[in-house]
Amino acid sequence: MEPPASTEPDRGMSLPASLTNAFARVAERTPDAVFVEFEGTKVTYREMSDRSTRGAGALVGWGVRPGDRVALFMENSPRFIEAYLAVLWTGAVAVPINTRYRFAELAHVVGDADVRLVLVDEEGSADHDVSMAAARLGVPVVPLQGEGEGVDAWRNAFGAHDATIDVVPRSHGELAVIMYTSGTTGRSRGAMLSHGNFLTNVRAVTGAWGWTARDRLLLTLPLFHMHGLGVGLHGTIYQGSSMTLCRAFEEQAVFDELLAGHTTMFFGVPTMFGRLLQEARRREETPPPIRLLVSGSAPLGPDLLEDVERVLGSRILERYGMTESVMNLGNPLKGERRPGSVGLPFDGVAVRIADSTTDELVVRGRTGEIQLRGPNVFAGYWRDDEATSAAFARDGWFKTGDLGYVDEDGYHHLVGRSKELIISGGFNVYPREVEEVLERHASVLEAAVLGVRDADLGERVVAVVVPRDAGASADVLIEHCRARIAGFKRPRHVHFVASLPRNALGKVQKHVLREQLATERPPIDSQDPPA
Ligand code: MLC
Ligand code: AMP
Repeated sequence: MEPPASTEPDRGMSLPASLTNAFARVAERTPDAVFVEFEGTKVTYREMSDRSTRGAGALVGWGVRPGDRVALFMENSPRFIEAYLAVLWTGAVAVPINTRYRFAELAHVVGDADVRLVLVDEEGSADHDVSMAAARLGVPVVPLQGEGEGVDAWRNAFGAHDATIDVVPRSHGELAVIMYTSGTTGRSRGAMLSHGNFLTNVRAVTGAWGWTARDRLLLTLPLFHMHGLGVGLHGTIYQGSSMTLCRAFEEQAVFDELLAGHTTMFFGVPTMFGRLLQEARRREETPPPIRLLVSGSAPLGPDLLEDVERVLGSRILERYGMTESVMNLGNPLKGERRPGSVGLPFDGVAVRIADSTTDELVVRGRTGEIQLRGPNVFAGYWRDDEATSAAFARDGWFKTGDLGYVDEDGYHHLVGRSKELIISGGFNVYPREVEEVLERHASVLEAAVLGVRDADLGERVVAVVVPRDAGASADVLIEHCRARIAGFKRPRHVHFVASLPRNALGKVQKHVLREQLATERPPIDSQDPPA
């Protein structure tokens, strides 16, 4: 069988030189179209253009120059988008930061990206961790939220400055965003993404999904990560469509919005679909079928796909992406959406399956590392040549660290990861980072952190700890983590053992721990240290 085409023909739109050009093109063409609806307020393309260019004027007044990095520590709201576009108008590079990050994580990102400013919203300005992290590095924190209209708040924040600026042109090769993503060493690294990475990919993705200006996206994903930003926001801008933006995902509110019948597209992580399904069952109501449901960022169980189709009347399109390469593969809009498969490469993305050590191609049908090449693939990690060279094979292909195979019809299947990564509710957690935090606690001799299956989150973070003394307690260790790292990284359970299983080389055998935890009577104690 021939694989169905993964994309529709390009509808003849020329590719703009930059994300801001893409936005300007739409704002000029349909200035009065609604761009974002948020908590009952509508913002048109013209209004967003006006506010963001004024914001850019303020940024220039604050000393931001082309190429500078500007951090955004903000929850979803039109203000985020305004700030993001403002940064891009000045020719600077946006550094979106997960608002769940705590002091050490924030200090690392702000310092590593060497940002000129940290822009925050109302919640961010009350967040001590971000203000302390920035203060330690001597970086100003600028609150963009206040009373009244956005323009006023921006202007007030910068005293008398009210001028719009001459937009700084950018081209495909220039950086638009540095997005931090966790690394195996326990420290996050900045993936450098250019205007061209985003634009070539968003053209392919929106083409493949039949996305037009008539679409209305319901977006509850955080804008500070790739799924929300690189697909949700950029796709809306690229097609000149509109979105209903939510501060966060909340299943009752999302369900109400779907019932209202305006939404044509909803993008989420599998946890969101699982919760929506429960909500639908609880209410015994069915919203009208939605043109396009997309799931990604974590594996979608075939049962969830089938259940959602049965209950919500729309079959999810599963796709596979990554911070370093935006969107890689997806099931087709019109052909078969195969359960358990992430589908076919998006236009322009070349995919090969190779041995993760030698980078040699493996026989078709066999499992190997998914490796990528194409205009979507990032330029490398910011100021980290070592991590960059480790991420690419010698012949230039990007090593995703995901393991998969291609079936006889050309559909790709992800079966695991060569990188030690836990994906919990669509957020990534690298075990080493959590282990290091645990091992800094006086009562911990050593710790092993792993992901175990979880019906809601897909995987849940669990720690196995060798205590130094009898004073260790699970609650204390969980609190210790909560204070130091983002809440989604903290272990849900702590198990205590006398020693960790190791192989002949001294490496902790996590698969043994996983098996022990999965058995009904694990040889490891649950929440309390051994007497
Ligand atoms: C929240 N909590 C989590 C969690 N999210 N715990 C584990 N895993 C998670 N994902 C914890 C909080 O720390 C807190 O606990 C408690 O849950 C309640 O917090 P909340 O803010 O009310 O959570 P909730 O609204 O339930 O969040 C669940 C969620 C969220 C699924 C809506 O996790 C989410 O938005 N996930 C999407 C992430 C995403 O966008 N990923 C894309 C990455 S880009 P406590 O006890 O600590 O207070 C990418 C590339 C690609 O991967 O392919 O797309
Ligand atoms: P991030 O580093 O946050 O961008 O997460 C990227 C990782 O999410 C990928 O390397 C995959 O491991 C995982 N991922 C994304 N989409 C899917 C999917 N549809 N199925 C399984 N894993 C996915």
